[in-house]
Amino acid sequence: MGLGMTLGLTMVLSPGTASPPESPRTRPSLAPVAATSPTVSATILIDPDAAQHGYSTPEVTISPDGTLSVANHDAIAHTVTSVDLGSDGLPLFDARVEPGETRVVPGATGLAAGSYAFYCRFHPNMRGTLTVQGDGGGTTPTPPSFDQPLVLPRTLDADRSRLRLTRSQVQVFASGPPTWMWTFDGSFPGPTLTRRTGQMTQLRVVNDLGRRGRAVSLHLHGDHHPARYDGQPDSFLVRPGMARTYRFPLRDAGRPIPGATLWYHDHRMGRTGRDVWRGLAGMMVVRDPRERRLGLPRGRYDVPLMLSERSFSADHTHLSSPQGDLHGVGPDPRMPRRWIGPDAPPNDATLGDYVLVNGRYAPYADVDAHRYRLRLVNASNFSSYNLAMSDGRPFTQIGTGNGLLPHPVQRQQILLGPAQRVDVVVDFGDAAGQTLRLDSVPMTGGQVQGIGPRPAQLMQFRVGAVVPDDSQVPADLATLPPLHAPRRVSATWSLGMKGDASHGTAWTINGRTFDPDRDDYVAVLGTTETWLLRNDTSITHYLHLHEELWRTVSRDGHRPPPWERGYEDTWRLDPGEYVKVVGTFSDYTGRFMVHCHMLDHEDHGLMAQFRVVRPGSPAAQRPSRRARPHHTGGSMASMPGM
Ligand SMILES: [Cu+2]
Repeated sequence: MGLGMTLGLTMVLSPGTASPPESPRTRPSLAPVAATSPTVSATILIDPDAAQHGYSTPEVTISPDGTLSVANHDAIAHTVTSVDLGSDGLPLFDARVEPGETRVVPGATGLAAGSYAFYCRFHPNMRGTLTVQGDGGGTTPTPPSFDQPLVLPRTLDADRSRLRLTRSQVQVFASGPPTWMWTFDGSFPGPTLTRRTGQMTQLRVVNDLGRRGRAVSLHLHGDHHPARYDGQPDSFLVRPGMARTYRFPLRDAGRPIPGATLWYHDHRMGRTGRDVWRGLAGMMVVRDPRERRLGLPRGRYDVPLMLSERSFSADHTHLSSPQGDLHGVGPDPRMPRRWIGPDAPPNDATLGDYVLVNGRYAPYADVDAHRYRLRLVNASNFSSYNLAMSDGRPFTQIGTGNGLLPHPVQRQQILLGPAQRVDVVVDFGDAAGQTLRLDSVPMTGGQVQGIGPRPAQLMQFRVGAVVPDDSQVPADLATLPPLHAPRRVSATWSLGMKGDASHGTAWTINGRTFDPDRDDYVAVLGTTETWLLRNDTSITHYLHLHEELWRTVSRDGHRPPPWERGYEDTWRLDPGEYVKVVGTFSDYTGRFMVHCHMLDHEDHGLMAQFRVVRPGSPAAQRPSRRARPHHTGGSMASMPGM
């Protein structure tokens, strides 16, 4: 755990923690009270910069009849949310507290004696423990019961496929009514596109969302394709009642792209978060015949798993609104430059009450005692997960979402942020008859300074009999070209925030909010460039670069960790972090995006675009082709490279 936990462990209870117990001596002596314990209440204090430092009073104690309150003296919203769940699958206690507000945490009174971990949903690195005194009864936690099977989306593997956007009912919970969602072809996630690399893939996207639907835009995340098929946020849209055919060659510079785990989703300007929340997301597995000789688990032992989270109306028939009362400010109401409201930056975070796996809440999978290749996709709007197996068995990471790593990496835990994917092998060979769980757990031993992972129990693996297993994970997986990154940084993308709560706030890149009519950078086709991504804000972001096969050159001036040495498209950037990446602009001219993949951030300004032009074209000569931060951090720019 980071700084927050260190502070938490050394912190003594402050005077504000417990309100003075009602001493029996001061009570009117109307009745004998000797047998009754005094009521103990407590207040969780949140001081400025809590997202970095954690709760000021992370350890609190109440009596079963006591009241738990939370006081927020920070400038941004926080929550106090129990890790343990009630019988409805919702946290036992949960309160969102606005800046300057003090409120009671519902659900904390009447709990059975014991200790209850809590965290902030917006900043799960903020953690604490509530102790309920005594030995009496009360409400006890109800872990998920894992009573519905995992569902694999149907696959589409033809040269030409059709994806019809419809409002459909999706069964998310094991029982009860289905939920109305926006879907690709009637399911959430949409069908899994399964194609061999190098095969031209045509996708006819038909917008049948109806009169109350909107124009959408399909982005195949992590792929390399012409600009007109990139899911442009404000052009080449698929309007209601209309259709558009996207063409994905699955080639780069004439060669088939590496086998990969991609995903597709809406990318409409200002509405991506809402449209993805409604259900517009699906996966794609790009198969690579060159992987065959490796002997990795395949066929039914190769399973794509999409993680997402959603909240629902009480009867589960509808999704709850992804975010609260928020309105835009700016010259163009269609395209605001700042936002006002309780969910304006930096409080914009669409979180779900329930974490879903392939669109189902708490599913189980019957598996053989055999190796499995799991392709995990985090399609959540905001949350990151720190993946771990419940019995501590390691994952063997073989790839990122964009292809195999040079060598496998054993990992006990894998932190996976929004839009990131990880390709792992889990060996159930020694677990016949056991029931294991895939969890998201708090970070241990890592240096997470920013937003931590959300704790949750994700799904169960019920391991059956041992079956013959001739799969393997060889020591050498992929040969990537030597990393020839130019020493000179051509473009710097610096993440920031501007404005104030009364006039509106916005996320920025290099000091500006997104403008679809502005090219923030011009790159020349055929060149290779080193770019610097850096986070000048006080919370974590996940920056996504479209289009090219990007690789990590260095992280904070050091060689990247072994799992960041393949191709990548989305980087975690904790506050103050900087990452150098390298890519070659091959094949296609036109506009492509740079943006945060925490979708509220993307929708609220944190997006820019670069244009790729032909060598010698006038745009290639203009000084405006430089991307630079507004406030030049000279020290950052001269950090030693790798
Ligand atoms: Cu962000």
